[in-house]
Amino acid sequence: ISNITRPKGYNVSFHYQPEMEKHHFGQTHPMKPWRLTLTKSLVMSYGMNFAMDNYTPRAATYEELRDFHTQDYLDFLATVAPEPVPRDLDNHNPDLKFNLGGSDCPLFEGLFDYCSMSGGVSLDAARKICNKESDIAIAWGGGLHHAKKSEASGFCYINDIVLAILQLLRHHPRVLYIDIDVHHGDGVEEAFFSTDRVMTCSFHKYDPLNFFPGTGGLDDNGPKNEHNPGAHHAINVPLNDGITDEQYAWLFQSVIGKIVEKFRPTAICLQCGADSLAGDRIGRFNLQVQGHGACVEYVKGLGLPMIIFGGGGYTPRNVARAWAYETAVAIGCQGRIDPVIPQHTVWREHFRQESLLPSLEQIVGEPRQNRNTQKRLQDVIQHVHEQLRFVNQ
Ligand code: ZLS
Ligand code: CA
Ligand code: ZN
Repeated sequence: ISNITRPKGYNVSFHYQPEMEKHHFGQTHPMKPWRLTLTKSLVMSYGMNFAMDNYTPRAATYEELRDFHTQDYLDFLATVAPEPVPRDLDNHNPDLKFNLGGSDCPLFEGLFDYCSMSGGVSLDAARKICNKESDIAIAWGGGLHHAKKSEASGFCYINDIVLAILQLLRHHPRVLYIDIDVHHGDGVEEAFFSTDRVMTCSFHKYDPLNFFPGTGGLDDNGPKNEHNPGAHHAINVPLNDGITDEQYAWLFQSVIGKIVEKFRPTAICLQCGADSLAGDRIGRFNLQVQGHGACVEYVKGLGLPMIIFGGGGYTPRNVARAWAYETAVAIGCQGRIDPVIPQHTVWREHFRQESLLPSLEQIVGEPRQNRNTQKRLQDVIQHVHEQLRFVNQ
């Protein structure tokens, strides 16, 4: 019996495809699709499913994927044979076609199904926003921001976010894309380089030589060539290791507040990659569930239709914690859920190793040293404000 009730005055929809979790990138690969199952069962154990409209979306069709991706890439992706033994060692094979089959983007059994399901989840979310059946649509199976129109990159093969934004643009004049994954949202940024109808803003760890993908410097604001209407519409917030909840919330609100004031989006897409949490296997930040979730709360408070996507996140229990908490934020019940993870779930088995009364909000992992000075963050905000002087809607 749950005390979670439907939000008053707006609708939240949850788009979930249970077949996605059955896919495996390989034993040692950091991307674990079963983190989606963990998230879903945590959401259900709190009874949050009763407060939302729940959908099991169909896979995206070949034609739908073609809205962004090229035919030769899709044909190859759809027909390439899986590798019997996924390679685990670094692979620098320059002959990889479309960057497929290396250690970051392995060829596994059912790859095309997995990709079209992720695309289907995000497209379904976008359609519910377009027809106004939903005000906040949740797509934890999406958020694969590195995929290019003709190339796989960084665990991403199909860019479900670009597909969803293209769908939103059929009904919305201006879409704001925000990306709090620890990596730069390069694929989405590049896809909309030449339009002023989409503004992208990524917060990420930036260290061109040592951290993937190496792009997204403060001065990278979109090509400024020949009257490109998309110039100044790519905003980047490069960060160092160890940023805390307090610094991140302050930065996020100053940057996004200013962007919304100048760009005046009519819909927002928020990529919530959970690899920006403390204790992530790949990430470098120090965010807690509250700090990560505060971004969702802030964006929700703007009162615009929005899609919430997943993305990275490589410590599965923490991913599930953050995304379950953020589902609660979307519904507006985050203050009413028990901080102790419910007893009766299969899910709790996973947390027994942590403590007898595992907490939803207390994530596992050692804090990292904070290498972000207040002065540097101030400079970042200053630069963003300068960029936005060029933007007038
Ligand atoms: O944003 O850093 C790289 C590229 C390499 C170093 C790693 N080797 C394996 C390949 C060449 C330069 N790639 C990153 C990609 C990060 C993608 C993030 C996706 C997202 O969160 C959205 C979903 C990277 N970082 C860490 C690894 N790859 C990585 C770590 C551990 C392993 C195991 C499996 C494979 C090889 C050993 C692997 C990759
Ligand atoms: Ca990011
Ligand atoms: Zn990431």
